[in-house]
Amino acid sequence: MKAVDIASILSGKYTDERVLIRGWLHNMRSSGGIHFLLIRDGTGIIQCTMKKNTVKDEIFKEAKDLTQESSLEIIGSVREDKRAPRGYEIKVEDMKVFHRAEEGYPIAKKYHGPDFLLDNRHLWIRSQKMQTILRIRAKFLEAAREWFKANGFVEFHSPTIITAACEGGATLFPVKYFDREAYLTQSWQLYAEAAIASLGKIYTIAPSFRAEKSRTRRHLTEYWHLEVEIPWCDLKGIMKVQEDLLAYILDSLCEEMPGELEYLGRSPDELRRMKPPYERITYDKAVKILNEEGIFFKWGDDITWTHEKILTERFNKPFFITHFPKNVKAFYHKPDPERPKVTLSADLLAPEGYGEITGGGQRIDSLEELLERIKEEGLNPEDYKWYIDLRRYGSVPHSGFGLGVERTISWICKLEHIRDAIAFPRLINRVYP
Ligand code: NSS
Repeated sequence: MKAVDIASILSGKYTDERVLIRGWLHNMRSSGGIHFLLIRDGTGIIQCTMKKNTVKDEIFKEAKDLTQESSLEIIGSVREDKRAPRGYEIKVEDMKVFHRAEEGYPIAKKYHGPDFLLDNRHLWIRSQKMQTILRIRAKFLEAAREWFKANGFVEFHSPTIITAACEGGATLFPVKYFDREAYLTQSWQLYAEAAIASLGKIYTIAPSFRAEKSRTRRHLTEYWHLEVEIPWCDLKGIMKVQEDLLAYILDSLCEEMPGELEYLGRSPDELRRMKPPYERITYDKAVKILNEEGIFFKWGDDITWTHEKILTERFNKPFFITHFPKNVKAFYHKPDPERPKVTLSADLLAPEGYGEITGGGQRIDSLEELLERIKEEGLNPEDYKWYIDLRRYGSVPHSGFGLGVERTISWICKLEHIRDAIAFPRLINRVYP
Protein backbone atom coordinates (compact mmCIF):
# COMPACT_ATOMS: atom_id res chain seq x y z
CA MET A 1 0.00 0.00 0.00
CA LYS A 2 1.27 3.48 -0.89
CA ALA A 3 1.46 6.10 1.87
CA VAL A 4 -0.77 9.17 1.42
CA ASP A 5 -0.19 12.54 3.00
CA ILE A 6 -2.33 13.91 5.79
CA ALA A 7 -3.04 17.17 3.96
CA SER A 8 -4.89 15.34 1.20
CA ILE A 9 -6.88 13.36 3.76
CA LEU A 10 -7.88 16.63 5.43
CA SER A 11 -8.91 18.01 2.05
CA GLY A 12 -11.51 15.26 1.80
CA LYS A 13 -9.83 13.33 -0.99
CA TYR A 14 -9.84 9.97 0.83
CA THR A 15 -13.11 10.09 2.77
CA ASP A 16 -14.38 6.56 3.53
CA GLU A 17 -11.27 5.04 1.95
CA ARG A 18 -8.65 2.81 3.50
CA VAL A 19 -5.28 4.59 3.70
CA LEU A 20 -1.75 4.18 4.98
CA ILE A 21 -0.02 7.15 6.61
CA ARG A 22 3.48 7.59 8.04
CA GLY A 23 4.45 10.15 10.62
CA TRP A 24 5.38 11.07 14.18
CA LEU A 25 3.27 10.78 17.31
CA HIS A 26 2.56 14.42 18.06
CA ASN A 27 0.40 13.71 21.07
CA MET A 28 -1.76 10.99 22.55
CA ARG A 29 -4.47 10.39 25.10
CA SER A 30 -6.45 7.32 26.07
CA SER A 31 -9.96 7.06 27.34
CA GLY A 32 -11.76 3.81 28.14
CA GLY A 33 -10.95 1.31 25.45
CA ILE A 34 -9.77 3.95 22.92
CA HIS A 35 -6.42 5.55 22.17
CA PHE A 36 -6.50 8.88 20.38
CA LEU A 37 -3.23 9.32 18.52
CA LEU A 38 -2.40 12.64 16.90
CA ILE A 39 -0.12 11.92 13.96
CA ARG A 40 1.98 14.56 12.21
CA ASP A 41 3.60 13.93 8.83
CA GLY A 42 4.89 17.35 7.76
CA THR A 43 1.81 18.10 5.67
CA GLY A 44 -0.66 18.14 8.55
CA ILE A 45 -1.88 16.55 11.77
CA ILE A 46 -4.72 14.04 12.02
CA GLN A 47 -6.40 12.20 14.85
CA CYS A 48 -6.28 8.40 14.64
CA THR A 49 -8.60 6.46 16.93
CA MET A 50 -7.61 2.99 17.93
CA LYS A 51 -10.30 0.84 19.53
CA LYS A 52 -9.37 -2.17 21.61
CA ASN A 53 -11.50 -4.59 19.66
CA THR A 54 -10.58 -3.44 16.14
CA VAL A 55 -6.81 -4.05 16.31
CA LYS A 56 -4.72 -6.99 17.47
CA ASP A 57 -4.16 -7.12 21.25
CA GLU A 58 -0.40 -6.61 21.02
CA ILE A 59 -0.89 -3.50 18.88
CA PHE A 60 -3.34 -1.98 21.34
CA LYS A 61 -0.82 -2.67 24.12
CA GLU A 62 2.11 -1.24 22.16
CA ALA A 63 0.13 1.92 21.46
CA LYS A 64 -0.69 2.35 25.14
CA ASP A 65 2.99 2.84 26.03
CA LEU A 66 3.98 4.82 22.96
CA THR A 67 6.15 7.84 23.56
CA GLN A 68 5.75 11.28 22.02
CA GLU A 69 7.63 11.66 18.70
CA SER A 70 7.79 7.91 18.02
CA SER A 71 7.73 7.35 14.28
CA LEU A 72 5.06 5.06 12.95
CA GLU A 73 2.85 3.83 10.15
CA ILE A 74 -0.90 3.49 10.43
CA ILE A 75 -3.44 1.75 8.23
CA GLY A 76 -7.08 2.61 8.70
CA SER A 77 -10.16 4.09 7.14
CA VAL A 78 -10.88 7.78 6.84
CA ARG A 79 -14.08 9.18 8.33
CA GLU A 80 -15.43 12.67 8.26
CA ASP A 81 -16.17 13.55 11.89
CA LYS A 82 -17.05 17.03 13.09
CA ARG A 83 -15.89 16.17 16.61
CA ALA A 84 -12.35 15.38 15.44
CA PRO A 85 -9.90 18.32 15.81
CA ARG A 86 -9.60 18.87 12.05
CA GLY A 87 -12.88 17.43 10.84
CA TYR A 88 -11.48 14.03 9.82
CA GLU A 89 -10.15 11.03 11.63
CA ILE A 90 -8.69 7.65 10.84
CA LYS A 91 -10.13 4.50 12.42
CA VAL A 92 -7.01 2.46 13.02
CA GLU A 93 -6.83 -1.12 11.78
CA ASP A 94 -3.11 -1.71 11.95
CA MET A 95 0.03 0.05 13.20
CA LYS A 96 3.77 -0.42 12.78
CA VAL A 97 6.28 1.42 14.98
CA PHE A 98 9.48 2.37 13.17
CA HIS A 99 11.19 3.89 16.18
CA ARG A 100 9.96 4.17 19.71
CA ALA A 101 11.24 7.56 20.84
CA GLU A 102 13.12 7.74 24.14
CA GLU A 103 11.13 8.81 27.20
CA GLY A 104 11.32 12.46 28.19
CA TYR A 105 11.08 14.39 24.91
CA PRO A 106 12.71 17.67 25.97
CA ILE A 107 9.95 19.92 24.67
CA ALA A 108 6.97 19.54 26.96
CA LYS A 109 3.62 21.23 26.92
CA LYS A 110 4.75 23.82 29.46
CA TYR A 111 6.34 27.23 28.88
CA HIS A 112 9.95 27.13 27.73
CA GLY A 113 12.15 30.22 27.51
CA PRO A 114 13.63 31.36 24.17
CA ASP A 115 17.15 30.14 25.02
CA PHE A 116 15.93 26.65 25.81
CA LEU A 117 14.00 26.52 22.54
CA LEU A 118 17.03 27.81 20.61
CA ASP A 119 19.26 25.17 22.24
CA ASN A 120 16.69 22.58 21.19
CA ARG A 121 16.00 24.09 17.81
CA HIS A 122 16.56 20.72 16.08
CA LEU A 123 13.42 19.52 17.90
CA TRP A 124 11.52 22.80 18.19
CA ILE A 125 11.25 23.07 14.40
CA ARG A 126 8.69 20.23 14.71
CA SER A 127 6.35 22.56 16.60
CA GLN A 128 3.25 23.78 14.85
CA LYS A 129 4.42 27.38 15.06
CA MET A 130 7.80 26.73 13.41
CA GLN A 131 6.33 24.30 10.91
CA THR A 132 3.81 26.93 9.83
CA ILE A 133 6.41 29.68 9.48
CA LEU A 134 8.76 27.42 7.51
CA ARG A 135 5.97 26.43 5.15
CA ILE A 136 5.03 30.08 4.55
CA ARG A 137 8.70 30.84 3.95
CA ALA A 138 8.94 28.05 1.37
CA LYS A 139 5.76 29.25 -0.35
CA PHE A 140 7.08 32.82 -0.32
CA LEU A 141 10.19 31.76 -2.25
CA GLU A 142 8.20 29.48 -4.54
CA ALA A 143 5.93 32.38 -5.47
CA ALA A 144 8.93 34.66 -6.01
CA ARG A 145 10.44 32.14 -8.42
CA GLU A 146 7.10 31.87 -10.24
CA TRP A 147 7.05 35.63 -10.67
CA PHE A 148 10.65 35.71 -11.92
CA LYS A 149 9.92 32.97 -14.42
CA ALA A 150 6.78 34.66 -15.70
CA ASN A 151 8.66 37.93 -16.13
CA GLY A 152 11.71 36.65 -17.99
CA PHE A 153 14.35 36.72 -15.24
CA VAL A 154 17.28 34.28 -15.17
CA GLU A 155 18.63 32.90 -11.86
CA PHE A 156 22.30 33.75 -11.44
CA HIS A 157 24.75 32.63 -8.73
CA SER A 158 27.72 34.59 -7.42
CA PRO A 159 30.57 33.40 -5.18
CA THR A 160 30.18 33.22 -1.40
CA ILE A 161 33.89 33.76 -0.76
CA ILE A 162 34.85 37.23 -1.92
CA THR A 163 37.63 39.77 -1.58
CA ALA A 164 36.00 43.22 -1.50
CA ALA A 165 33.14 44.68 0.54
CA CYS A 166 29.84 45.58 -1.09
CA GLU A 167 28.21 47.06 1.99
CA GLY A 168 31.10 48.48 4.01
CA GLY A 169 33.99 46.81 5.80
CA ALA A 170 32.50 46.95 9.29
CA THR A 171 30.27 43.91 8.86
CA LEU A 172 32.62 41.70 6.80
CA PHE A 173 33.26 38.18 8.09
CA PRO A 174 36.89 37.28 7.44
CA VAL A 175 37.73 33.79 6.19
CA LYS A 176 41.22 32.35 6.17
CA TYR A 177 41.69 31.49 2.52
CA PHE A 178 44.93 29.48 2.40
CA ASP A 179 47.63 32.11 2.88
CA ARG A 180 45.47 35.17 2.39
CA GLU A 181 42.37 36.73 3.88
CA ALA A 182 39.04 36.60 2.12
CA TYR A 183 35.48 37.34 3.30
CA LEU A 184 31.96 35.94 3.25
CA THR A 185 29.72 37.80 0.84
CA GLN A 186 27.36 40.53 2.07
CA SER A 187 25.50 40.69 -1.23
CA TRP A 188 25.48 39.23 -4.72
CA GLN A 189 25.24 42.65 -6.24
CA LEU A 190 28.71 43.48 -7.56
CA TYR A 191 28.87 40.17 -9.45
CA ALA A 192 25.29 40.66 -10.62
CA GLU A 193 26.33 43.94 -12.21
CA ALA A 194 28.87 41.93 -14.22
CA ALA A 195 26.29 39.27 -15.11
CA ILE A 196 23.61 41.58 -16.55
CA ALA A 197 25.85 42.05 -19.60
CA SER A 198 25.75 38.28 -20.01
CA LEU A 199 22.17 37.35 -19.04
CA GLY A 200 20.02 40.49 -18.93
CA LYS A 201 17.45 40.58 -16.09
CA ILE A 202 18.64 38.37 -13.24
CA TYR A 203 17.82 37.34 -9.67
CA THR A 204 19.20 35.20 -6.88
CA ILE A 205 18.00 33.70 -3.62
CA ALA A 206 21.09 32.96 -1.53
CA PRO A 207 22.65 33.47 1.89
CA SER A 208 24.40 36.74 2.74
CA PHE A 209 26.60 37.27 5.77
CA ARG A 210 27.00 40.25 8.06
CA ALA A 211 29.13 40.36 11.17
CA GLU A 212 26.48 42.37 13.02
CA LYS A 213 27.87 43.13 16.41
CA SER A 214 24.63 44.17 18.04
CA ARG A 215 21.79 42.06 19.42
CA THR A 216 18.59 43.19 17.79
CA ARG A 217 15.28 41.67 16.80
CA ARG A 218 15.99 42.15 13.13
CA HIS A 219 19.61 41.26 12.47
CA LEU A 220 20.95 37.81 11.69
CA THR A 221 24.60 37.18 10.89
CA GLU A 222 23.57 34.78 8.11
CA TYR A 223 20.38 35.65 6.27
CA TRP A 224 18.75 34.80 2.95
CA HIS A 225 18.90 37.51 0.40
CA LEU A 226 16.61 37.76 -2.60
CA GLU A 227 18.34 40.07 -5.05
CA VAL A 228 17.52 41.48 -8.47
CA GLU A 229 19.59 43.35 -11.05
CA ILE A 230 18.23 44.81 -14.30
CA PRO A 231 20.00 46.56 -17.19
CA TRP A 232 18.38 49.70 -18.67
CA CYS A 233 16.36 50.20 -15.51
CA ASP A 234 16.20 53.37 -13.41
CA LEU A 235 15.15 54.06 -9.82
CA LYS A 236 11.47 54.33 -10.72
CA GLY A 237 11.65 51.06 -12.67
CA ILE A 238 13.25 49.12 -9.84
CA MET A 239 10.63 50.34 -7.34
CA LYS A 240 7.89 49.12 -9.68
CA VAL A 241 9.55 45.69 -9.88
CA GLN A 242 9.55 45.46 -6.07
CA GLU A 243 5.88 46.41 -5.89
CA ASP A 244 4.85 43.88 -8.52
CA LEU A 245 6.93 41.07 -7.06
CA LEU A 246 5.77 41.62 -3.49
CA ALA A 247 2.14 42.00 -4.54
CA TYR A 248 2.31 38.69 -6.42
CA ILE A 249 3.90 36.91 -3.45
CA LEU A 250 1.37 38.32 -0.96
CA ASP A 251 -1.53 37.36 -3.22
CA SER A 252 -0.20 33.81 -3.55
CA LEU A 253 0.19 33.47 0.22
CA CYS A 254 -3.33 34.77 0.89
CA GLU A 255 -4.70 32.47 -1.78
CA GLU A 256 -2.82 29.32 -0.84
CA MET A 257 -2.06 29.61 2.87
CA PRO A 258 -4.89 31.57 4.52
CA GLY A 259 -5.18 29.07 7.40
CA GLU A 260 -1.47 29.18 8.13
CA LEU A 261 -1.47 32.99 8.15
CA GLU A 262 -4.47 33.08 10.50
CA TYR A 263 -2.77 30.57 12.79
CA LEU A 264 0.10 33.05 13.21
CA GLY A 265 -2.30 35.91 13.88
CA ARG A 266 -2.06 37.50 10.44
CA SER A 267 -5.37 38.01 8.71
CA PRO A 268 -5.15 37.42 4.94
CA ASP A 269 -7.60 40.32 4.42
CA GLU A 270 -5.18 42.64 6.17
CA LEU A 271 -2.44 41.57 3.72
CA ARG A 272 -4.78 41.83 0.74
CA ARG A 273 -5.45 45.46 1.64
CA MET A 274 -1.72 46.23 1.32
CA LYS A 275 -1.80 46.39 -2.47
CA PRO A 276 0.55 48.65 -4.47
CA PRO A 277 1.16 51.36 -5.40
CA TYR A 278 3.27 51.91 -2.30
CA GLU A 279 3.75 55.50 -1.28
CA ARG A 280 7.18 57.04 -1.91
CA ILE A 281 8.58 59.61 0.50
CA THR A 282 11.98 61.21 0.15
CA TYR A 283 14.62 61.07 2.85
CA ASP A 284 14.02 64.83 3.29
CA LYS A 285 10.36 64.16 4.05
CA ALA A 286 11.32 61.39 6.50
CA VAL A 287 13.56 63.87 8.34
CA LYS A 288 10.65 66.31 8.48
CA ILE A 289 8.29 63.68 9.89
CA LEU A 290 10.82 62.67 12.54
CA ASN A 291 11.32 66.28 13.56
CA GLU A 292 7.55 66.78 13.73
CA GLU A 293 7.45 63.80 16.08
CA GLY A 294 9.90 65.61 18.33
CA ILE A 295 12.89 63.42 17.44
CA PHE A 296 16.29 65.10 17.24
CA PHE A 297 17.45 64.04 13.78
CA LYS A 298 19.79 66.01 11.53
CA TRP A 299 19.83 65.85 7.74
CA GLY A 300 22.62 63.39 6.89
CA ASP A 301 22.03 61.10 9.90
CA ASP A 302 21.33 57.46 9.16
CA ILE A 303 17.78 56.27 9.70
CA THR A 304 17.95 53.55 12.34
CA TRP A 305 15.38 51.02 13.48
CA THR A 306 13.99 53.34 16.16
CA HIS A 307 13.38 56.00 13.54
CA GLU A 308 11.87 53.50 11.12
CA LYS A 309 9.44 52.33 13.82
CA ILE A 310 8.20 55.89 14.25
CA LEU A 311 7.90 56.42 10.49
CA THR A 312 5.95 53.19 9.95
CA GLU A 313 3.21 54.45 12.25
CA ARG A 314 2.18 56.89 9.53
CA PHE A 315 1.55 54.15 6.94
CA ASN A 316 -0.73 51.14 6.80
CA LYS A 317 1.05 49.43 3.94
CA PRO A 318 4.66 49.16 2.75
CA PHE A 319 6.25 52.44 1.61
CA PHE A 320 9.52 53.57 0.04
CA ILE A 321 12.01 56.07 1.37
CA THR A 322 14.02 57.45 -1.54
CA HIS A 323 16.97 59.75 -2.23
CA PHE A 324 19.17 59.04 0.78
CA PRO A 325 22.25 61.24 1.26
CA LYS A 326 25.46 59.93 -0.28
CA ASN A 327 27.15 59.49 3.09
CA VAL A 328 24.62 56.95 4.45
CA LYS A 329 24.66 54.72 1.37
CA ALA A 330 27.30 52.42 -0.14
CA PHE A 331 29.73 53.75 -2.79
CA TYR A 332 27.94 52.23 -5.82
CA HIS A 333 24.72 54.29 -5.48
CA LYS A 334 24.29 56.79 -8.31
CA PRO A 335 24.23 60.42 -7.15
CA ASP A 336 21.12 62.23 -8.38
CA PRO A 337 22.29 64.34 -11.38
CA GLU A 338 19.88 67.07 -10.29
CA ARG A 339 21.08 67.12 -6.69
CA PRO A 340 24.35 65.20 -6.28
CA LYS A 341 24.20 65.34 -2.44
CA VAL A 342 21.57 62.57 -2.59
CA THR A 343 21.53 59.21 -4.35
CA LEU A 344 19.00 57.48 -6.59
CA SER A 345 18.32 54.99 -3.80
CA ALA A 346 15.22 53.47 -2.24
CA ASP A 347 14.49 51.32 0.79
CA LEU A 348 11.14 49.60 1.13
CA LEU A 349 9.74 49.64 4.67
CA ALA A 350 7.08 47.29 6.00
CA PRO A 351 4.37 48.83 8.18
CA GLU A 352 3.38 47.92 11.77
CA GLY A 353 6.78 48.79 13.18
CA TYR A 354 8.73 46.29 11.05
CA GLY A 355 10.71 48.76 8.95
CA GLU A 356 13.25 48.15 6.19
CA ILE A 357 12.80 44.97 4.17
CA THR A 358 14.61 45.95 0.96
CA GLY A 359 17.45 48.23 -0.04
CA GLY A 360 18.52 49.19 -3.53
CA GLY A 361 18.39 51.73 -6.32
CA GLN A 362 20.21 52.87 -9.41
CA ARG A 363 23.93 52.15 -9.74
CA ILE A 364 26.70 54.45 -10.95
CA ASP A 365 27.27 53.74 -14.65
CA SER A 366 30.01 56.27 -15.43
CA LEU A 367 33.66 55.32 -14.97
CA GLU A 368 34.71 58.78 -13.71
CA GLU A 369 31.88 59.00 -11.22
CA LEU A 370 32.60 55.52 -9.84
CA LEU A 371 36.32 56.27 -9.42
CA GLU A 372 35.44 59.48 -7.65
CA ARG A 373 33.04 57.79 -5.21
CA ILE A 374 35.53 55.01 -4.47
CA LYS A 375 38.12 57.66 -3.66
CA GLU A 376 35.66 59.68 -1.56
CA GLU A 377 34.81 56.61 0.51
CA GLY A 378 38.48 55.88 1.10
CA LEU A 379 38.28 52.50 -0.64
CA ASN A 380 41.18 50.97 -2.54
CA PRO A 381 40.46 51.03 -6.32
CA GLU A 382 42.75 47.98 -6.70
CA ASP A 383 40.20 45.90 -4.73
CA TYR A 384 37.48 46.88 -7.21
CA LYS A 385 39.47 46.58 -10.43
CA TRP A 386 37.16 44.12 -12.18
CA TYR A 387 34.07 45.98 -10.98
CA ILE A 388 35.42 49.26 -12.34
CA ASP A 389 36.15 47.48 -15.65
CA LEU A 390 32.39 47.03 -16.15
CA ARG A 391 32.18 50.82 -16.75
CA ARG A 392 34.75 50.50 -19.56
CA TYR A 393 33.03 47.89 -21.69
CA GLY A 394 29.40 48.61 -22.52
CA SER A 395 28.18 50.33 -19.37
CA VAL A 396 24.39 50.88 -19.19
CA PRO A 397 22.05 52.54 -16.72
CA HIS A 398 21.07 49.74 -14.33
CA SER A 399 19.36 49.18 -11.02
CA GLY A 400 18.71 46.47 -8.50
CA PHE A 401 17.66 45.70 -4.95
CA GLY A 402 18.08 43.16 -2.18
CA LEU A 403 15.21 41.88 -0.05
CA GLY A 404 15.89 40.34 3.36
CA VAL A 405 13.86 37.13 3.30
CA GLU A 406 13.69 36.76 7.09
CA ARG A 407 12.81 40.43 7.61
CA THR A 408 9.95 40.09 5.16
CA ILE A 409 8.76 36.78 6.64
CA SER A 410 8.87 38.35 10.13
CA TRP A 411 6.52 41.05 8.96
CA ILE A 412 4.18 38.75 7.02
CA CYS A 413 3.98 36.28 9.92
CA LYS A 414 3.87 39.04 12.57
CA LEU A 415 6.89 37.60 14.39
CA GLU A 416 8.42 39.30 17.39
CA HIS A 417 11.96 38.30 16.52
CA ILE A 418 13.71 37.60 13.21
CA ARG A 419 15.20 34.37 14.59
CA ASP A 420 11.87 32.59 14.09
CA ALA A 421 11.83 33.33 10.37
CA ILE A 422 14.65 30.82 9.79
CA ALA A 423 15.07 27.24 11.01
CA PHE A 424 18.55 27.52 12.50
CA PRO A 425 19.27 31.18 13.20
CA ARG A 426 22.79 32.55 13.34
CA LEU A 427 23.06 35.44 15.79
CA ILE A 428 25.95 37.21 17.48
CA ASN A 429 25.75 34.77 20.39
CA ARG A 430 24.53 31.66 18.56
CA VAL A 431 25.98 29.27 15.97
CA TYR A 432 24.56 26.07 17.53
CA PRO A 433 22.74 23.89 16.65
O1 NSS B 1 22.55 46.27 2.80
S1 NSS B 1 21.29 46.26 2.09
O2 NSS B 1 20.38 47.30 2.41
N1 NSS B 1 21.54 46.31 0.51
C1 NSS B 1 22.35 45.44 -0.13
O3 NSS B 1 22.97 44.54 0.37
C2 NSS B 1 22.39 45.62 -1.65
N2 NSS B 1 23.71 45.26 -2.11
C3 NSS B 1 21.31 44.76 -2.25
C4 NSS B 1 21.19 44.93 -3.73
O4 NSS B 1 20.92 46.03 -4.17
N3 NSS B 1 21.34 43.86 -4.48
O5 NSS B 1 20.61 44.86 2.39
C5 NSS B 1 19.44 44.50 1.70
C6 NSS B 1 18.43 43.92 2.63
C7 NSS B 1 17.99 44.85 3.75
O6 NSS B 1 16.97 45.71 3.30
C8 NSS B 1 17.48 43.87 4.79
O7 NSS B 1 16.16 43.47 4.49
C9 NSS B 1 18.39 42.70 4.60
O8 NSS B 1 18.99 42.80 3.32
N4 NSS B 1 19.43 42.64 5.63
C10 NSS B 1 19.42 41.82 6.69
N5 NSS B 1 18.53 40.89 7.08
C11 NSS B 1 18.81 40.20 8.21
N6 NSS B 1 19.91 40.36 8.96
C12 NSS B 1 20.82 41.30 8.60
N7 NSS B 1 21.93 41.45 9.33
C13 NSS B 1 20.60 42.07 7.41
N8 NSS B 1 21.29 43.03 6.76
C14 NSS B 1 20.56 43.38 5.69
